[in-house]
Amino acid sequence: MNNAMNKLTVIGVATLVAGCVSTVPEWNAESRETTLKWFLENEYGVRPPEAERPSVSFAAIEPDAVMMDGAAVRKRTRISYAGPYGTNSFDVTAFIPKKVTKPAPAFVLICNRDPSVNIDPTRARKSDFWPAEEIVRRGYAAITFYNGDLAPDRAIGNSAGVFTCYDKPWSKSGHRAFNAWGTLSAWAWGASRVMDWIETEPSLDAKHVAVVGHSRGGKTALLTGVTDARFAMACVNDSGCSGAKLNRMDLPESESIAIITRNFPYWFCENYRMWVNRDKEMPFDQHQFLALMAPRLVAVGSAEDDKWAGPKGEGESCRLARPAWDDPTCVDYHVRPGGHDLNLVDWTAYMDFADRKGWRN
Ligand code: GTR
Repeated sequence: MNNAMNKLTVIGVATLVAGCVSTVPEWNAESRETTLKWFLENEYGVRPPEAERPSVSFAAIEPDAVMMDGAAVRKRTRISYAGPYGTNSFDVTAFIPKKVTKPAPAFVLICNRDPSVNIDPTRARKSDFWPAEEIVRRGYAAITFYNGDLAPDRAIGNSAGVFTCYDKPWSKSGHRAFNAWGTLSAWAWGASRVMDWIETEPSLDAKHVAVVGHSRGGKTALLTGVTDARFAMACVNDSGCSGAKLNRMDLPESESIAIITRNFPYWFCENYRMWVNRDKEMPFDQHQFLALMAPRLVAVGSAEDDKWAGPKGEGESCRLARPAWDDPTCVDYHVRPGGHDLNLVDWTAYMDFADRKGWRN
């Protein structure tokens, strides 16, 4: 086969033993590093080095406004970034509770749905997908951005947005590398830039920030948490295949690597396609990716009727990952009735978890 395959085989052999265990042991630094490298090389892709050291700047889009009947201050910020091949920007909206006297802990939603309906900064339109009023009422800052502003969620995704700043233009390079980053990685990169901004904002507590995402956004939230240790928690909602769901578990009604890479090849690196119809041969499974969150907090949410995402495979993944933590309560799992969605029940589970972990003390 090609070079990428040869390389993969070598990495695969080196990690086979770790990959065959049914639960995740405590990581040492080396095994964590090897595991992370495997997932990036084979699934989500590797970012160019320049993207890992981005040059970013922040500017207020408009003056801060008191909103939500006086309960919150709204800040709207433009995050601009520059890479070797261009510059670009995206916008972030934050509602910061006024009644909190110290820096506020925060939930950052990676919004993968229509922003005008789901994350309206004016609050004329409200949605349970981002219940900003409720998040603020509970004492947390509600922060969000639209994933499509980083890279469009369609086939041309890998040649637009953030990619145009950090990837050599295709016309010059000929082809993307087999391990080049996909759009999930680009969206996760955006969440990390939001964290860059949070770290500059005195009214926010950067040490207590959760990244939240649903479905493709759930896969992205997990990737964000794993690759950016500044996030103290990842909330991974209905994330399914290439998120929390185990690939090796027999769940015929759920999405497979063959289907996801056929429908959404641009979410991943090209190497991922080498695992089509070989889901069970992979040396690692997604619980080991989940375990890369240790020792930080991770909350996984499933919906009973969401067979495509494989709720059983998401729950089992949590169980298998838990041994990576000294304290098993650091992995939270809930499954609620109903279908594929991020709603108030899920948000309540995530905020209750943060409460139990003392985030508002
Ligand atoms: C589906 C896809 C899933 C999931 C979902 C979503 O079409 O097969 O992996 O990500 O979209 O994002 O809603």
